[in-house]
Amino acid sequence: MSTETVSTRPFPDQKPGTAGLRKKVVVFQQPGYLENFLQSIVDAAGNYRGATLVAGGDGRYFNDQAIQTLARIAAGNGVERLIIGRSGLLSTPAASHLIRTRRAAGGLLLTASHNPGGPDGDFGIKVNTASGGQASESMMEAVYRHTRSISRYLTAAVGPVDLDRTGESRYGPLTVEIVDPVAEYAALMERLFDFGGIRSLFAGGFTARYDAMHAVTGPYASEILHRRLGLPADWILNAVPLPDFGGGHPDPNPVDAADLMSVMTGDDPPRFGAASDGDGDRNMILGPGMVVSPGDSLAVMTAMATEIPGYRKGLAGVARSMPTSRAVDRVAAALDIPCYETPTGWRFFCNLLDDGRIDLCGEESFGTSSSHVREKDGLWAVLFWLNLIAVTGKSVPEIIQAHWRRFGRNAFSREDYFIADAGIGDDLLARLEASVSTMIGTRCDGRPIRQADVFEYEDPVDGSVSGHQGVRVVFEDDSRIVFRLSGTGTAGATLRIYLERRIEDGPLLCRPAVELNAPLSQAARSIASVGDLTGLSSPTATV
Ligand code: G16
Repeated sequence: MSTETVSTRPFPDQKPGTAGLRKKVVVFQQPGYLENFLQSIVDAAGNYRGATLVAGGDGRYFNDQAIQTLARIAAGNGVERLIIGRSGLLSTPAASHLIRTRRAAGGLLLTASHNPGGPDGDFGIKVNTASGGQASESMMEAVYRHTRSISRYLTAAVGPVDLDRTGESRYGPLTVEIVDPVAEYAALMERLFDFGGIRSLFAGGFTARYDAMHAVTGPYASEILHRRLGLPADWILNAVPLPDFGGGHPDPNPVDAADLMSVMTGDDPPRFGAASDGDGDRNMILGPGMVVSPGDSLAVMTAMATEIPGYRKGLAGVARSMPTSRAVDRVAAALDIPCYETPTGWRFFCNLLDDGRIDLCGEESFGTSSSHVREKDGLWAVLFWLNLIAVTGKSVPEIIQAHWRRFGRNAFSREDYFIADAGIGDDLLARLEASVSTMIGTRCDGRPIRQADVFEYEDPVDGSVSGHQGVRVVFEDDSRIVFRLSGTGTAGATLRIYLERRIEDGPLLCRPAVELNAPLSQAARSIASVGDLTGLSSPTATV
């Protein structure tokens, strides 16, 4: 099989965001667009000649075609083995696990995560390295630089690869191995959690719903929650992966997981609810009529980790992304273990995990995970909570309220403003960054500002520095507002405003976070001149 060198011209818009490259499907469908980006990854990563790579996606529209292109570019660049999930499916955490167990040189995950799918939706690529984690900021910068000057890509006439038959096939020098996407991941979950205890919980009549949102976790939930743990099959909602996610937005939050929310807030709700996103790395945990804030989830997991078989020996440390509520900091202090504060983006946790400094980490954007993989992991979080319920005999609200009474509460909410003109978003943030030095000691809506800065992170493992990671404003009473622009959208700009207020035990303890944070919301609008600069009088979404 001969390799062909194809001349190409750069596309100017291949700058990766928070987690790889995300664009509208029609952008990816341009001739050469995907090939250019894949070739740039190969060239910037060094060399995949003779290597094994893992590939798969969340099943969204264009997944099948992109995998065929990926096989051709892999063969053209001398990759020896491609391990692909059957039907082109692999959840992001399962891919991370496969990369590690099969000692692959890396992985290419075809997903735009929680973004909508379909011909008018989004497509994307996450790039993972041999550790199983997402490529570093510097590597993705190198990929981007390469896309700006690329003049050729290498391809070979492979395929079409039969994605539906498990087993090995040879395409010239390239071996393609189609694997069951669930098996190894399910075995890992069985090693971490007390499956017998969770099975007894369901056998005893414990009611639950899991919403797969027509995305990649449907087959995983069917195998793990239904076949291995006994959850009735019809308690898994939207279990079949669809290229357009059934027209929905596969993001496990109270707004987009509407089917689950209506069950959990209806009459006689189940005792537990959960959802995951497009590629299976996000999670949302619910009790009857209540959503567990991701920051609280991380804090509870940290406080109770030793109840879970896989974490019995305790935690070396924990980490959270900067905008995530500081609830876990309190727990880490009580346990006397380090708590790291990183920029938004899972990749920043990976050095800490690889270095053995942390075992649990999480983000406000409904992501939590541990050292078992190098990605966030939706179903893992669901199993963690089910295991906690099985072992304590307590409900979700009982666990949360007991946690708040012991550690106090960091009431957290996030407001998103969608700004059609991305330049306005950039301008708003630049003005904020420029004004931080003059804010300290002043008052906003009568509240004294104790600290204001632009978050910069120095990685304690490799010393790399990441600047401009969001603006923090902290008040005398320790309330906090964080501003940053989303790095995962494919159009305009989304301003994210993160609000957090500390509540000690007392009558306010269980009030809704949005209500508790209403004064902070006003202060945030005024600090950033949101109305004047964007013309928006209220958030596009509040989560
Ligand atoms: C990605 C990253 C997450 C990050 C999130 C933030 O999530 O993997 O680590 O927290 O983006 O998104 P934004 O920049 O829009 O605030 P995912 O699930 O989309 O891969």
